[in-house]
This record gives sequence, C-alpha cells and structure tokens, in this order.
Amino acid sequence: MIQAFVCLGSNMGDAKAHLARAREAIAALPGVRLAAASSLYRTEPQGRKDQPWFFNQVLRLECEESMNAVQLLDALLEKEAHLGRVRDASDHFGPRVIDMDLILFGGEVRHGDEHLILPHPRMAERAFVLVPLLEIAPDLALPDGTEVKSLLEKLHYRLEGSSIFQ
Ligand code: PH2
Ligand code: MG
Repeated sequence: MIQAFVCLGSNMGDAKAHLARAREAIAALPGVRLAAASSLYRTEPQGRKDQPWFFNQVLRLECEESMNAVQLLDALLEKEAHLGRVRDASDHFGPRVIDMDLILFGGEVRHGDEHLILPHPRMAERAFVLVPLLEIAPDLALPDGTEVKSLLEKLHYRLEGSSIFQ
C-alpha cells in the first residue's frame, strides 16, 4: 500500500458540493481507497487576492502498489475535467470549480518534470494545505525527513474556527 495525500479546492458555485463530488469520484478510482478526509476549511485566496475565498480539504488515500504517481495524477486530472474544471494555462491561481492537487505520493521525490513535482512545490507556503493535512496526519514527515508541523510553524496565518486567514 502506498499512502498519498490530495488537496481539494473550490471557489466557484456550490464549492462544498464540488468537494463532495470530488471525494466520491476519487473514492471510486480503481486501486484507490479513501482512508481519511480532513474537515472543510474556508480559506483566504493565495496567489491572487481578487477572487472568492476557497473551501479546501485534504484526503489521505491508500493506493495499490501497482499504481504510480503519474497514473494517480492523470486520474485526478480526468476527474477534474469531468466535474467541469476548465484549466486556463494563463491563470494558475485564479478561480476554479474544482482543483485536485497531488501533495505527496509515498516517499516519492520528483523534480524537473513540470507535469508532476513531488512533494507539491508550494505546499510548504500554504496554510490551506498544511492545516488540513496535519489534522489527519499530525506526525507526518516529508520524504527528506522535515516534519510537516515545522513547516506550518514558519507561516504567518490565523485559524479562526474553520477559517484560515493568510
Ligand atoms: N489554489 C490555488 C491558488 N490559491 N488559495 C486557496 N485559499 N486555496 C486554494 O486551493 C488555492 C488558492 C491554485 O490552485
Ligand atoms: Mg492548486
């Protein structure tokens, strides 16, 4: 079994409903078990401020050993498209119906290939990833041994109830 983490995000339309459909689609993937889901967080937009707040959630998946990271990513991209996501290459940080980011895939480290970098290259800067991730995996470490807790300690953010300001 390979443990993987995916961060879901939506800030268009009924964002909570989009996350629910995304969870169902992921749970139905062959070779994948949805092992845990964080609660939903309302999160201040990062990267571009002039857009609605997001709902974010992190999932822990258990993947069969026969599955690799690129296969999982491709399956996520396919589900995104199916749920109505239109990727705008010129707007990496703008509003989206649904986003499914592969954050970690086992202990895998991948650089150099734009298509898939692991761990996710921006996770360390994002309280909207780290807070839900630590909720379901409090003792998690990155492949290089860095504790995820220590990444969050370096960020300036505020958690109020289930809202994340950053
Ligand atoms: N996703 C982005 C850009 N900014 N901000 C929040 N709060 N949540 C996101 O999921 C998010 C974002 C690009 O994927
Ligand atoms: Mg994203």
